[in-house]
Amino acid sequence: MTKKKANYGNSQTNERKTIKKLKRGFAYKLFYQLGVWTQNASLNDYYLAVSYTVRDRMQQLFINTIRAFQQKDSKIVSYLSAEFLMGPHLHNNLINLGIYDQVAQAAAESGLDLQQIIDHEEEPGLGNGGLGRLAACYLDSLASLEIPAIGYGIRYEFGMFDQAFDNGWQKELSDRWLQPGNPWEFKKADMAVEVGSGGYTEQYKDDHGKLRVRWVPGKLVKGIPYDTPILGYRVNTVNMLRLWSAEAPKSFDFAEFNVGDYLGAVHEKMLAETISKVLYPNDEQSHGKALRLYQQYFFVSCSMQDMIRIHLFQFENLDNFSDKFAVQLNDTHPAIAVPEFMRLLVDVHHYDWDSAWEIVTHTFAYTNHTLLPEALEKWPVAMLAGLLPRHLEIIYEINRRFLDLVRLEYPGDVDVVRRMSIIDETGERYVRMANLACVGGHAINGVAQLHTKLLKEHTLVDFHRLWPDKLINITNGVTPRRWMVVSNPRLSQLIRSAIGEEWITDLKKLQALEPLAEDSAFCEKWQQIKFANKQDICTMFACKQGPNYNPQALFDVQVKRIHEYKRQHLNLLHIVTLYQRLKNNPELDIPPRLFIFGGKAAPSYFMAKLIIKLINSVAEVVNGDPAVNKRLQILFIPNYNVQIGHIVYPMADLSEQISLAGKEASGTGNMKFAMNGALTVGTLDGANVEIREEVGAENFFLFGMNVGEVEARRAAGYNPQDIYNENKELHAAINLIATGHFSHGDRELFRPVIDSLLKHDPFMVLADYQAYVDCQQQVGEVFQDPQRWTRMAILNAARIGKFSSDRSITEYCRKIWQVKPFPVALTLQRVPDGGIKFP
Ligand code: GPV
Repeated sequence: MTKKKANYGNSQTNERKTIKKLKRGFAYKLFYQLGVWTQNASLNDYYLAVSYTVRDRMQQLFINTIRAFQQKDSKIVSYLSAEFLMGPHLHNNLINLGIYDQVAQAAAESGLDLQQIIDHEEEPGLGNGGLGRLAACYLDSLASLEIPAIGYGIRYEFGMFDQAFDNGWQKELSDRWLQPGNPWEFKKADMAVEVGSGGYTEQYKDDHGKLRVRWVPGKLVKGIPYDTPILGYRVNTVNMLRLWSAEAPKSFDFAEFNVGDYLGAVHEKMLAETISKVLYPNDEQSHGKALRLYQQYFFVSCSMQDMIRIHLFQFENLDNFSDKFAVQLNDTHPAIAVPEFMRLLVDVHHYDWDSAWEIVTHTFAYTNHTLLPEALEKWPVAMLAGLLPRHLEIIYEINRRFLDLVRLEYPGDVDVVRRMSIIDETGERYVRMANLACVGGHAINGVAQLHTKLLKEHTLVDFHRLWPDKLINITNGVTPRRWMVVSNPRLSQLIRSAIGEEWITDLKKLQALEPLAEDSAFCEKWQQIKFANKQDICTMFACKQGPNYNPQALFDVQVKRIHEYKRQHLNLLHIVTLYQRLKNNPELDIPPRLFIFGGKAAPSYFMAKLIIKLINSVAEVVNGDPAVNKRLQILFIPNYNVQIGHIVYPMADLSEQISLAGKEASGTGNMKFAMNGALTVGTLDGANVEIREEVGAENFFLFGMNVGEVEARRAAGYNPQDIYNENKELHAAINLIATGHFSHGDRELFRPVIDSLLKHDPFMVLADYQAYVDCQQQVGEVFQDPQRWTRMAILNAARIGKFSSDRSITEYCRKIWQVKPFPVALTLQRVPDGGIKFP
């Protein structure tokens, strides 16, 4: 099949033409759109001018894709997510459009440095970590696979906070990402929708005398959509990220104004705008705040109304809604969509309950992302009653019918009814959002094989027993466009010159690298690239206390949110152990290591913040100690985000994936590291299990207890104190911290960390300590054999194909969404010179 593709010139003359047009574009945007001239333009002005020029080149594809959405035979995936951690757009868009080189050339001929402009972009950090970044990778793959899709979420005015360090402590700075202007979004003011809250419900008779219920909200807010085009890689499809921003409805303002309460009206307006003001910075923790619940309801209601509007634009009624839309709930954050869609169908569109339920359950599917009990969302019934009274009624009715089914299935079993009920009645009453999501959709999926297995056996065991086919696995994946082509240009170029570029859209093709692991010339180039990437980071971050970072060292990296279950403190205990060994034996034969950390702690997570302080305190002592700092150094990169990820994954030698088995649902950083030729030291947790299977056990540094051993250990009565008493090195390492060696003699500062480890050690750091230290010994030995290390690294990259988000999305399409690619034809041309004629 030949299909017409956007083509920005392959012949020489076309190339020159393109560059000329781009240069004109920059100048035009600077003058007309930004209103400045070259002499007084700032770097931000240039960034905006270049971005607008690039955006123009996406528009024809974008508009044609939206047109394709409106064709009756195209089915749309709606990805509902409270978080989208997109990362910078400009570089990615240049790569996906295929005009990076031309734009770089046009920039250079205009006296601009494209790299500097790319680096200037303020990334939209509208997510906390893995879950939000997964949503972004999935949008990339959906577009690249030509699947019509809309990402629906919240346009937070303040995204994830910026992290700074103050005397080693985390400081949070507000993220004013919109301040410099966002050239990638289109405000669609005329597509606003209204969303209610509070008030009451009432019964009334409709025109046919039928008794109905309606919700009379106490307040309304307006949701304004802002659309960001999401380019596929070298295809015509440009999907849409539609983020909702809250505003006060005008009518409401005027009502107040007319009775003279001007300040009251302004106050109300402010309250309305609070809804989309800030992203909750908690990862894997439910906060129980009414504003958070309302954020969820706000974007979900906007999105469902939007889909209904799109649907009714094409069809007479909503009967076939689930043929037009497949709606994925990214964790339970958007699970209030289930009662909201029921309300819209029953109360507004007058469907009877059973028909409505049929539509709803065929529409939704739910992805679970965690096994941590504290992350499972539950909302106090009283809170829902106040904020969303009609939804609470609907939830009760859903539950009543569901529990009838459960009782029928398990006669006399009151326990199973209690466990499966959407309402938790064990104490204060709560709505369990996971139960609601399980009941309200047709599929539930975990995000790695082990995670799904544990969901089946524990967290969702009752649901799995009731509906054995509903719970499935779809292992996470990440996009090789951003995580290789954009972030690691050197390695991508080497791979391209060795095996072509099919791997970019078919990552399994990396397998062709396998024989090159034996090719010494290739291996040498591979090493040179890793070295160059490492040098980059050494020049970027100068060591404050000791000698500059050494690019020859083993770069041992742990970047992810700071969480006790992820066990950054296990990593730290290993560092302190090496420190002591070197102090005791200066002749010790170990390779120099640079330990790199990155990650934010939730502002209210005391222990995580103390662990950050501890890492920085150990860094200060170790880096400043000339007896060790030639062989041991620590760098905590502040403000870890997507942008920093771009430089971190390509330079890593060793990827730390050391969570306690059974705690990390999947992990996705583990995939990004391996793709870029880092070896993993890891536990049998999350997707590590599958990564190890793929790359081969001999190319993976495994340590620690597996899930079964963790359970057995706990059942036998785990006492960390015993390990502390018996293990001399561990004892000494802990004592060094406890006695104030890293805190200027202060023995109190780190006591909470020490106490937690010795008294409860909920994540069994001590139980895995020796296995970890031994495994790290092996890592060091292998690193001293560069040929062997490089071979292993190449084999990791060659065998990582499974973890492309293209594979994940293909599975979602087949197993859950029942959607197929819908290639976009460029039927709508750009505006002709003579202008347009309005219909
Ligand atoms: I629930 N995850 C996250 O980042 N935030 C959350 O609130 C929840 C889950 C993460 C998991 O921790 C990772 O293991 C997983 O890889 C990621 O979601 C994507 O599935």
